[in-house]
Amino acid sequence: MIDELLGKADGVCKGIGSSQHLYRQGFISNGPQGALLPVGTGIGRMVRETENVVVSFVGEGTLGEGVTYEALNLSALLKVPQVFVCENNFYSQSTAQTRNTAGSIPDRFRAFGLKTFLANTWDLPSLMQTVGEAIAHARGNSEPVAIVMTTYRLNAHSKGDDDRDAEEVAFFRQNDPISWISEGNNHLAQRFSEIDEEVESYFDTALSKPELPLDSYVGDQMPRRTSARYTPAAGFEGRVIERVNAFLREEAERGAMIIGEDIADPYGGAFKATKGNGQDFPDAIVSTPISEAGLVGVAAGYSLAGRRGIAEIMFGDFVTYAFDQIVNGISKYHHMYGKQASCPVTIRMPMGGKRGYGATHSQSLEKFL
Ligand SMILES: Cc1ncc(C[n+]2csc(CCOP(=O)(O)OP(=O)(O)O)c2C)c(N)n1
Ligand SMILES: [Mg+2]
Repeated sequence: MIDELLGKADGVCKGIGSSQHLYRQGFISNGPQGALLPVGTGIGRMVRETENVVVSFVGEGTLGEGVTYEALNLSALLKVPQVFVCENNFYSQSTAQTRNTAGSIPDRFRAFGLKTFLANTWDLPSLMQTVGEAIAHARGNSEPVAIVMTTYRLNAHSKGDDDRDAEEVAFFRQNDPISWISEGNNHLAQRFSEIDEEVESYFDTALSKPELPLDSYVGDQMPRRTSARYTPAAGFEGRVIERVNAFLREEAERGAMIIGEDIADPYGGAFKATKGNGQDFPDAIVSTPISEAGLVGVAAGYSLAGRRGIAEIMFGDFVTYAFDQIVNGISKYHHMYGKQASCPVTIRMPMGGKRGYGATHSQSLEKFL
């Protein structure tokens, strides 16, 4: 796995998948939130014939995605031994759970008839027992169960993006089992530092390992050796994102609603397109749960009602979740309703590679639009 993280040919996915896209011996991970839940249900249909169960991990922020509920329903109806582990760490990227998730988390699972267990990552004996019971129930009854697991994330979500209260983080760091172990004065602490050293020295050797020769890998694909030349527009100063930010500020001033994931201040969006604007126009900048289909639909409704709705898709790759709204709605409201309706919605999204985001965060899907 370390080789994979470093993009080396010896990695579990030859260094192609990297941190978000891992596949090995019954383990599968992917970038788009929630998308693997129904896939887990499908795998579970097969393992039903064995003693195995499927365990699907999902963050509490992903409860914003509709596909989550489709998977819960399907899994219950198909009687699949699938253990849904919902890790509630109180945050979805930069957005606190209180602003992301309405109602009760355990009740979401109970609504589909799942036996729902509660656990946390601080009371370890109880955690072990609860997980054991949950798996036994799924296996014994061939039906899905849920474990709602309270936990906390100690580090930044991604590349150093952390706006959480420092005292809060320090509190959880101090009370984290890994801190108990590493700072203790016993055989576990000793073993911990041995493992730490082992990892450090592995990194030193792994860094010089070869990457997969790309030519051998892309031989069956379209030619990749193209170059894009960027010609700045006349009179254009500064970075593109600064122009986008200024444009969105003007639109907010004019009464537009700008809606998207993690776009409120202080974070201001994954690529900072709204940074600073939320403070001045708090009602205009609406941070949402992870719900691309939903948030694009909301922007469309706002536009149909006569105001300007601007939706931001955090990574252009996830516009696929909103395609129904775009293809079967937004693109044809005008003509479908005999030119009586107009839906001047703007959907903005960054697309493209070169930032090291991997297979599900670096595509150029413009042609579908
Ligand atoms: C469909 C989709 N939309 C947006 C993202 C970008 N994104 C990656 S992680 C994340 C927050 C996830 O929060 P949560 O589900 O609570 O999981 P946690 O990281 O807290 O465990 C977001 C919005 C994504 N990967 N997939
Ligand atoms: Mg979370």
